Amino acid sequence: MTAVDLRSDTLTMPTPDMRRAMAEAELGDDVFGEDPTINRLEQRAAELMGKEAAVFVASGTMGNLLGVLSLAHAGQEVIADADSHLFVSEGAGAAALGGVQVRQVPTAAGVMAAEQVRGAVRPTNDYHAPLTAAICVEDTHNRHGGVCWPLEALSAVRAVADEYGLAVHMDGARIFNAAVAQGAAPHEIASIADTVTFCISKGLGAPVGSVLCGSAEVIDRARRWRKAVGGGWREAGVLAAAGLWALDHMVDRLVDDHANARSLAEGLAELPGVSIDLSRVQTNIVRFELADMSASDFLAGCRERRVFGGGSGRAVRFVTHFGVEAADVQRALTACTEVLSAS
Ligand code: TLP
Repeated sequence: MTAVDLRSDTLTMPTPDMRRAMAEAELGDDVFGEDPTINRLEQRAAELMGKEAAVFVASGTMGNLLGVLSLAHAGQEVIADADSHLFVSEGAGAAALGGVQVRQVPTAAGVMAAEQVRGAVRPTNDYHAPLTAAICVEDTHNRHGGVCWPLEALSAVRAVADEYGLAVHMDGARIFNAAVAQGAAPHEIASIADTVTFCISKGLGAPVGSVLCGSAEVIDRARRWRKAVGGGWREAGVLAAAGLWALDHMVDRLVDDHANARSLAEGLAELPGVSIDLSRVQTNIVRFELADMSASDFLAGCRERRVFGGGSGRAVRFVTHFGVEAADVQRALTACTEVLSAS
């Protein structure tokens, strides 16, 4: 029996057509700026995000790292929510490589209120304090169940940034999920950000890569950092081709992932011992808490039934993506029902 793999949308495999586009990609050396496929992807990404320029990078983590290091320097601070991927899951890269620390703002759902952000900006007249350089927002928010930032909340953060002369970086790893869910263009969501990074390797289904977009000046700095961290790649157009193909073919279908996540969440909400906030299930991530079982025991039971997920403590995460069909959702729900009733 094939597995229903809900561990992450990073698991998507390139389709035969995507592989064909990769095989046929026109290539050159990107460190010389001569890979035509990468150049096309960067131009397309910049246009989609409403920015001047873009740089293709290896991962979402590298996109965030380069974004932050291009907006802040050693001894400065960036504000981010306490559950952000940047702060929790990126090996403290900005601190380790750039001397930039993250000031964490605790939130209920990953969306920082303007007042919270204002309260986290450091005073400039106190030599004890680090200087605040930028505000980072994550949209959709991974650890808070794929919620989208309301556009007004984004504008409110931008207003605080303008008030204090700060930059805004957006971790838009899943910005296309937000765009599809909110019926907004990606550039509308990204308009509040100086830099925005998005992943082609998550719901869009490409095997590798992210694109960081911003002004020509900031992206030039990011290219310098990319080289410094060993990310100056050569004929990587073979990867960019997958991204271009994904932007043409994989964005509109994200609605299917969202519908599958919704029916999975609604089914889970019916099960005893499951606590889930359905209002947070807005895109392709389903997070829930177990009342009487550890996530590891629950996931082990699911795995025996060939359904895979992630989690820790009592919190479980399932992510829907290309290759997960409505019938797989039903299989997952059957497995969850069996595991919970056996406990
Ligand atoms: N998220 C991964 C894991 O690292 C948790 C996942 O399976 O969801 N920003 C956000 C919001 C992310 O969710 C991720 C990856 C990244 C950045 C980093 O992207 P990669 O894995 O390409 O470095």
